[in-house]
Amino acid sequence: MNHSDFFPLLDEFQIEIPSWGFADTGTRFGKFTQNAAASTIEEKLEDAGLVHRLSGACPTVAVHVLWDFKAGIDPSETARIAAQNGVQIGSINPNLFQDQIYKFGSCTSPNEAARQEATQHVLDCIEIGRATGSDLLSFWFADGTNYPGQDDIIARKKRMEAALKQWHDAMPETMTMLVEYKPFEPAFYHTDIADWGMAAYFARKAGPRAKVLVDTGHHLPGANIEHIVAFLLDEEMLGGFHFNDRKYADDDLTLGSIDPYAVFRIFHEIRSAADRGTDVSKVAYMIDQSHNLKPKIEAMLQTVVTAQELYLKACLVDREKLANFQGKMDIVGAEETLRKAFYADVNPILCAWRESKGLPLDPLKTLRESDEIARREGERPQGRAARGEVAGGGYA
Ligand code: PSV
Ligand code: MN
Repeated sequence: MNHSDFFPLLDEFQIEIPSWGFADTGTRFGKFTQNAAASTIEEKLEDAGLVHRLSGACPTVAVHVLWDFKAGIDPSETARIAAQNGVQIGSINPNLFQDQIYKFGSCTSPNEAARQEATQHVLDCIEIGRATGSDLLSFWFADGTNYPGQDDIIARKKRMEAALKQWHDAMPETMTMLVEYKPFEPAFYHTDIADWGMAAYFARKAGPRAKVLVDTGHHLPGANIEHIVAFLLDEEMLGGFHFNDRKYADDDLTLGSIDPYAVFRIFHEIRSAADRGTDVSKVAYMIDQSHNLKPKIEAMLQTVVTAQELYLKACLVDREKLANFQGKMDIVGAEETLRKAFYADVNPILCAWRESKGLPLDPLKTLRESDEIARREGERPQGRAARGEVAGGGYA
């Protein structure tokens, strides 16, 4: 095959980047700030625009409503600023976990006022989606309990079902609801949507435009994520991904930094499903990482390039040969077919694609040689000071 045969696959492989990945974040033990970190939606969109300009792969930006939309700001203005930076607003992420009223949950809370607040917030998010031209409403719930007996698990299940159905029906026809799951944290005894089976169940109950979102960091150790992905694809229930890597729990590390073969195997299942005739065009590839220590724009670009490399490797798998080996029950032949693609050097294909698009051949090198970061390090602390925010200590 020629390099250019892979160009349409790379064109289709667009990855959404999260606004929160450009901002200062920390752990519960502390937050280390960076001078170049973005602290307004304008700065986040500027950074996302830069990553898209350098990679050619990130035309949309996920937003987190309470972190990105201040009261009184017209969301269409935010969409306009995104466009100025060459990107669009992507998935809308309601925030149903931060306010005090959500102490015992949002839509599953026994407190009716919390449930009402959650519904109002989601309806506002749907309006933000309309105003920004977004067609993805992406839910993650911190809802759960910390102790046995704290609340009635089935009563909570029924509340979740009712809420998702109501919200699904409030969405415009063009909007898709994504339902994310997570086994624990912040809830430490039970989480109301703890795994992919529960997410698929709730999504099916909600309606035809609800699908499952697989966050690669949201599994207990040893989970076979590609199996989950293959299963959901075959059931037409896979809505999208939040990509990140992990060593222990939801560590939010750079994709592929710990286990690139696992990411390759996920992409391989997607390409296998596509070859089998499953429509994979609507699967939303999104990054969900917060870079505590790494410089944020560099980390995001590193992630996007890694995702492209691993995706391309999965595209290289000779699936006819693989099927042959599988039919003959030749385990070693089959496994070697995967390994051959995984260890292939895809850089020449990626470079040819970048050249055809007028993109930098080595996006990370281009970024590091530019003055983009230094300029932000100089300007952003002044902006924060002018807004009366605590100036970041930073590494600069
Ligand atoms: C929660 O751990 C999560 O994965 C959800 O997707 C949130 O929206 C995101 O991280 C940011 O906190
Ligand atoms: Mn996530």
